[in-house]
Amino acid sequence: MPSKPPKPTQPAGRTVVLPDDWSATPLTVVMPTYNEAGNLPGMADALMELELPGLRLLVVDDASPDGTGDIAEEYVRRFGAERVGVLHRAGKEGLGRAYAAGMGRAVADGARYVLQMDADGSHPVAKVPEMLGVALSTRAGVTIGSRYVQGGTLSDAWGAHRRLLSRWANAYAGTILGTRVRDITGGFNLWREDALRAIDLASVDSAGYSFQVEMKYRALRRGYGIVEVPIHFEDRVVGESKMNLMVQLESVAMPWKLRARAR
Ligand SMILES: Nc1nc2c(ncn2[C@@H]2O[C@H](COP(=O)(O)OP(=O)(O)O)[C@@H](O)[C@H]2O)c(=O)[nH]1
Ligand SMILES: [Mg+2]
Repeated sequence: MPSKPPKPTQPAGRTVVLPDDWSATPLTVVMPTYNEAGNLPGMADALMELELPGLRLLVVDDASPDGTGDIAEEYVRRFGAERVGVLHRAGKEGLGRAYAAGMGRAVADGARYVLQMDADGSHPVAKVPEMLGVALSTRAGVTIGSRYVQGGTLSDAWGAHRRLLSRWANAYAGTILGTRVRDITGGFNLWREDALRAIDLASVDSAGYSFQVEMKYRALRRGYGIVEVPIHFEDRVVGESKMNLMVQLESVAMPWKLRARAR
């Protein structure tokens, strides 16, 4: 079967310009990777080009067989350890475990804000300064790059079935947990450092994608404010989704688990 030609990453777009003391905020972008060799360079280049001198990229690679970890090391050499770091992990343990490790490291290394971002081109790099600006001006504990607030959009490649499933997954978790967060399943989230400390990453239960829901729920329970900034969510550029049945089952069970534990 002929493979689809790779699509360009999200257009660079216009970025907001922050005042100097804001753009220098120590911000670490934590990016989990598993077989993202075709996507990581585009993402890393675009992040390094942002006018955010305080931005650091931390790649969390689970020993990807396609050499993603080596590519990340090239970026460390090119931009210096101040701006790019790599956390090499022994094997594939899931998105949630990779994030918990990377976000913990980022806070320990002095980040004031930590941004979760997929490596596959789905999340718009151009929105990073705006999200940081919103976080700093509102003092929100969590600033979500949201598909489901006014102005948020989904890739044209998403058919009716996928749109409905994503909407449904959001409504499912939100209803069980009694939250009004519009994009509780989303993975493009900016965290204030003290919110992460309060959450206690080491005790997070989720191994897979339910990490996104569990983290936001924990933040709400601890009284942190959440704001949502609209984004355009694009389909992955190249490579394959790592979603599988195990992580889907975990995502179905997790809201019930969290609710039971909160009682
Ligand atoms: N380190 C690590 N990264 C992962 C793992 N599973 C997924 N990822 C990364 O997490 C991000 C989101 O995964 P993706 O497959 O795009 O999820 P989808 O968009 O929901 O299908 C991508 O950057 C993946 O490479 C994992 O087990 N370990
Ligand atoms: Mg993806």
